[in-house]
Amino acid sequence: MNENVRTDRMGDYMSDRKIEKILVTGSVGQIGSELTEELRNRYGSDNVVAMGRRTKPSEELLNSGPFVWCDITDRDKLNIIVDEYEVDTIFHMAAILSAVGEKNPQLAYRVNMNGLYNILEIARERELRIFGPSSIAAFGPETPRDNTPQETVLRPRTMYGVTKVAGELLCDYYFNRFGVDVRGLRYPGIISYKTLPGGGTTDYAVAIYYEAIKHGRYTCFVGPETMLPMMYMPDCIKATIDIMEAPLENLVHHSDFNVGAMSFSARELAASIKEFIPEFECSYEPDFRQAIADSWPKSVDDSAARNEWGWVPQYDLPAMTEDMLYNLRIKLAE
Ligand code: NAD
Ligand code: AKB
Repeated sequence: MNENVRTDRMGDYMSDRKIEKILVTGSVGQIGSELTEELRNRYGSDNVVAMGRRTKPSEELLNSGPFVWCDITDRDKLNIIVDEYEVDTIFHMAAILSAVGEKNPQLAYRVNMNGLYNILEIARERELRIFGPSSIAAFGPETPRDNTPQETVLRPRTMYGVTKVAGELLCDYYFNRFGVDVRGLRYPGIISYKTLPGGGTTDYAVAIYYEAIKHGRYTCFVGPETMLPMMYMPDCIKATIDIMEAPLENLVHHSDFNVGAMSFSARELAASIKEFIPEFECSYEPDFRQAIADSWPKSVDDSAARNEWGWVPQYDLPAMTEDMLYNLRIKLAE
């Protein structure tokens, strides 16, 4: 075992168990929908159970493998699903995001904290492997905003951020105390064209592409100089699967990896779209989400992810914009 692996755990590590039967919670969401598709390609359609709550899944998601309905706060039903499908690995994507969470902090607490606790307890009892995502929302206004370090101040001001910090700590506790192999990334804002985002602060960076194609203009809810770390969905899916496939003995960190890909201001994002749609105009009317964005990093130091499991992103802003516009034009013409 690598001498850097933490040795303060009381249980034995569930070392390098193979991923064979997967449950994806939040599979109808922005990331979960594309993650399920890729996991089904890699591990076999019948081996990846997609879980939704209320939102109607796409025909593709519904017909490409098993699909179950369950509320993440219902541990009894989760137990039944995990046992019925003999699940050994859970990608836990069900959550309430920052903007919806600030409108309803009680809901964010219930879903994000109780949901994660249920997943970790089920993993402890059945020796499952877990992916539990964190976010740049774990940081707060006192955190250094440029090249935000891996180890730094974690004092978020949103309920969403509070649940992400608590979630990271809880995941590390289950690793150290019970040997549960739980891994996670602090995702930046994720940009994609297949499934709309579910109510976060970074949603403007997706909406702008739709509106540029549909109407040639967009009113952005953060100001032009707002700069945040972002990532294109193919890199997000790659990072998620790579961290889960990394040898356990290579990992010093577990649930809290910074992962970067690109950083740009809202003005730079609009300018990159203008390269392809010259008539596109963007105006700015900041709302409550501005304060949330202002409390998050501009860029992150992801050297731990690069060193421990070989993280290298593929997409920068121009490459992402070209691909987004190409695919969205096809989608919106259908
Ligand atoms: P999303 O909002 O698109 O999807 C979340 C899914 O969770 C939804 O389909 C929703 O129906 C489901 N859900 C909500 N409450 C539930 C409940 N009580 N029981 C079961 N399911 C429930 O979110 P996403 O963008 O796909 O995010 C997935 C994970 O990645 C989350 O943990 C999120 O915090 C994290 N993350 C996302 C981003 C991003 O930009 N998308 C960035 C950082 C972190
Ligand atoms: C949000 O804006 O809430 C998410 C995130 C960065 O966690 N996209």
